Amino acid sequence: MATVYQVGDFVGWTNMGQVNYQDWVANKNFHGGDTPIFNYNNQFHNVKKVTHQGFESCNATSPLATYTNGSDTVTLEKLGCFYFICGYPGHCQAGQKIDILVAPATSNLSPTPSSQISPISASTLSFSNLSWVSGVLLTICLLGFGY
Ligand SMILES: [Cu+2]
Repeated sequence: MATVYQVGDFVGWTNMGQVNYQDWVANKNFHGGDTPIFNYNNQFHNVKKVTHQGFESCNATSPLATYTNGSDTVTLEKLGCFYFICGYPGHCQAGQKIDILVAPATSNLSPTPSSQISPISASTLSFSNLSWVSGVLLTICLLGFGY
């Protein structure tokens, strides 16, 4: 069920401007257990998991976690927001930063047995629930109550 995503697709994790990570993440749907992989040259980059404040200010001095292998798999084990930046000077400011929203999987939101409800109603129900929950989580993301 879990999906592996290479951050930035074939370009990977870079400050060279080929990837807008906000755009990249915007059309992904991350769920709990999904694993983004950061691939990069570790002579020039790293990955710092930071708070929302660290993300907004590009401050990597007190990261929640640091990854330096050059091919780092990060597990998104909880719902909510996760913030990653490159800790090298100027890289975050140049756009090497990404915030990942982890939303509930659709299957977790349809406890009603499908035999008691028509398929169309069931999918409409879980879709509206998912939208609602994702909307709340996205607001939490934007307000910075993530991890
Ligand atoms: Cu960098």
